[in-house]
Amino acid sequence: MYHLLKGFHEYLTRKEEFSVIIIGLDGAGKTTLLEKIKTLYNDTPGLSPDKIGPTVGQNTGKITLPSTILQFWDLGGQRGIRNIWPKYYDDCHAVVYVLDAEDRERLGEGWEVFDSVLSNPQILGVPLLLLANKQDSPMSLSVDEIRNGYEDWHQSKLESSRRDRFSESETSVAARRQRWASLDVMGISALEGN
Ligand SMILES: Nc1nc2c(ncn2[C@@H]2O[C@H](COP(=O)(O)OP(=O)(O)OP(=O)(O)O)[C@@H](O)[C@H]2O)c(=O)[nH]1
Ligand SMILES: [Mg+2]
Repeated sequence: MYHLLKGFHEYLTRKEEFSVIIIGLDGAGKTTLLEKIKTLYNDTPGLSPDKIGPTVGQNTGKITLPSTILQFWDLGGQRGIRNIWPKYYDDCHAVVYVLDAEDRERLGEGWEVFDSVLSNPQILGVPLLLLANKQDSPMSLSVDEIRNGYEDWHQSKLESSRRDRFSESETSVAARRQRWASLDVMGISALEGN
């Protein structure tokens, strides 16, 4: 009887665990974000920003919320190691794409990579969140500017591929449009924890 009740109690109080991957270009602030999340939600603080170097491979972190456990996978964003991201796609429950909203020079590269994530069939049904990081900097683009920036970038990409007679199928353009329209974009400062 005890074991039955114990099992029942464990079943009722069980927390669901979700895997969240954090991706984006190198230097976007993914590890700073993960370490800040650890500091805000765990008893043991995460690394301070001055102790964080470029990620080669992955960093992990787990937090326990009232009804959920979130397991984060922060993946290195350097060009040569981005090809490890898809290995995590099949098992993730959510994707967070971090964009450096301050780095205007690399926005085009950021959009190119984001666009391939947005349209990747492996994660088409997985919730995706776009974070415009470094909002503490006065140089940062706002959420609205980021939204418009991607739309302009995408429009000009479509036009140039039409010019090169290399057009994407209508279905895939429509799928991407739909995903983008329902996408959450949030302005954050990983450094300050806002
Ligand atoms: N101003 C400002 N700087 C930030 C913020 N978040 C991160 N940084 C800085 O951006 C730089 C890169 O941060 P990382 O967290 O190492 O970036 P990453 O995305 O993990 O980079 P990779 O591991 O190479 O993929 C560091 O100098 C951080 O201090 C932020 O919110 N505001
Ligand atoms: Mg990192």
